[in-house]
Amino acid sequence: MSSNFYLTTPLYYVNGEPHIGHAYTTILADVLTRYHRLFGEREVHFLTGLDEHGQKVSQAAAENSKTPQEHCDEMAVLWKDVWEKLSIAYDDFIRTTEPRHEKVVMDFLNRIYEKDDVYVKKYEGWYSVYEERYFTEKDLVDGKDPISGRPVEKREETNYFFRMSKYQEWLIDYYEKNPDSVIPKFRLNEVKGFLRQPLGDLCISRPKSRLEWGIPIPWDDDYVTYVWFDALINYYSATLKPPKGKTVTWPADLHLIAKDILTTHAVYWPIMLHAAGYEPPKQIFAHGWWLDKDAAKMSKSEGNVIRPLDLADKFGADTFRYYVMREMTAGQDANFSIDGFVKRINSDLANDLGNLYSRLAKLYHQFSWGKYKQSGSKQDNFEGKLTEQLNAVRDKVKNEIEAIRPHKAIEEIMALVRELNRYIEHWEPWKSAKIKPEATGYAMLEAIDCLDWVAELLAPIMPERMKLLRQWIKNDVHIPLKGLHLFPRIDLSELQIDEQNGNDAVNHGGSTVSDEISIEDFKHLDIRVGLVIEAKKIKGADRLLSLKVDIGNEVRQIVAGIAKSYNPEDLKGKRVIVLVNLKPVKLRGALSQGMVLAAVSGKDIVLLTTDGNVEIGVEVS
Ligand code: ME8
Repeated sequence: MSSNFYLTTPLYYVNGEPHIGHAYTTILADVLTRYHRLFGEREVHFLTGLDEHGQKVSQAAAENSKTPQEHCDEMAVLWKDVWEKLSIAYDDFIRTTEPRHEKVVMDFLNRIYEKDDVYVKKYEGWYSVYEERYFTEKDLVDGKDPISGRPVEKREETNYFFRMSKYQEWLIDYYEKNPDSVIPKFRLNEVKGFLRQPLGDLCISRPKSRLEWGIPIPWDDDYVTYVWFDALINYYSATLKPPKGKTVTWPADLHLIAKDILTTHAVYWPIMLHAAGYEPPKQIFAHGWWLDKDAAKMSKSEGNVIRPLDLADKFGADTFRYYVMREMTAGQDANFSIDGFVKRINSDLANDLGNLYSRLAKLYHQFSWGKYKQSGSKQDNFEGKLTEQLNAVRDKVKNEIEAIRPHKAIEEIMALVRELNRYIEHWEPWKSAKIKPEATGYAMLEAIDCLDWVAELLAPIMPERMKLLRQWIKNDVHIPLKGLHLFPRIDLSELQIDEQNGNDAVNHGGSTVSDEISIEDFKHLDIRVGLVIEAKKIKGADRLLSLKVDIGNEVRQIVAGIAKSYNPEDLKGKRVIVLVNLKPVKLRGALSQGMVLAAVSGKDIVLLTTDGNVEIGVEVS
């Protein structure tokens, strides 16, 4: 009997910063952890971490003129920082360069070597640096890596191979007997389909002459371990030396991954474990991808691109967590769009939940309902079945979480929120408090109790804000939260300011380089030298300035998000660079006919200008 519920995320490559995809899996793990704790049958242990070896990481380090270890150390700080910003409360964070892991990988290798499950062979194949693996000629699609679509190179090497094929029948049989070990079900079918083809053996080494950045092969100094063989073992090695005060035992209850790494997890990993004499993981859940394609195009043409993690910085981790959990049907792909984000947050959080709270809080104080709290007399106005109904919602949420359907769990809770709003509308307490104050008081205290249930059930998704809300409820005098707004409405036009320093929204695969454009694409941009003839603040928008800019043949009004870096009086007479053929938009009610270009570094914004005098209206090319 395992001591606790042990769940993991993949170990992410440190060749780039986290994007929405990494954030999604990690938030999902955190949300499941918090729900399991809430429903509390067993202790929970949540592991995440970083995959630091291999060619990809070594290349990223070289590009940054760092040693691989320096690069990894810096990236580890960055990743942990992002997880902290997103309120990720992991129990353990493992890095594959830690001695506690490296030692276990070498032991693992020795075990399978001693069993004669490893042999040496000269091999020729097509190697994808991106996927860190070889493909056969017939695997390639249009001569490229069939998974990432990136180039491959022909390589010939002598390497060590793990006899994976020897265990193919065992694995097929295992999946027949354990049909829930890969979910959703259609993913298990994909795995079974894959296992209908003969399974090759797995190349588990890399010659040091080509790649030094890896865990040494214990019996041969000339080789390091293939990065996947090293990384997968983390899930096991982390159980041997957990952080102080934590306990965890193998096997893992749940590996969370996306569909891109299904084969490595559902085929290589159980076979590796079985060969080494360990149990396979109990369950693997493979979710879909956040797609950028359509959303990114739409955003670009609208000019509203933004980094997803910027949303968390700007609107708080909780709203971002809510959005990704509610928007993705776990298992399927989902499209990210800024419009979708704003709509979702405004309708569910600002309208439904935020209003429920602010109405109750306002009326509670207006009518001093606190005085009914002590009397002990309780009525059940909620159609006579309040507790039953709340328990039913709680059970449904528990079931949905066990089936890894957080979006459904959220739907159940939000349905209750809408019902509470209807209940209040039905009572019209702002009127009835004057006619039948006591009955209204009791009914509304009951609504506040229900809100507490809601807050408890939503806390795993939005830990920070629900904590505040529950503090308000638990507090005897119900001191109002600052500003009474739990979830302020998001104004899309505020967001459009950031479009100008935004980046492509979603980036599967961790590349940080933008798509290339041709010179023809560039020629579509009409950029000219302009002269600022007037600049003033915009009422109610503390980051915006409204500029009048002479662009040679006309004067344009341009709204720019530069008020934090420039005083209006310093701008008059300044030469600026203007994108002239940008579709006009209204920002905070003011028409903006173009965009002034600026260099943006964090919060600092520096306007671009000309190096010497040129005529106003001259084209920039
Ligand atoms: O594969 N949508 O690391 P990785 C949803 N180091 N999830 C996404 C995503 C997207 N667009 N992009 C990435 C590796 N992910 C290996 C794993 S494990 C022993 C080694 C998430 O940095 C998702 O969880 O490429 C996916 O499986 C993982 O990041 C891949 O992260």
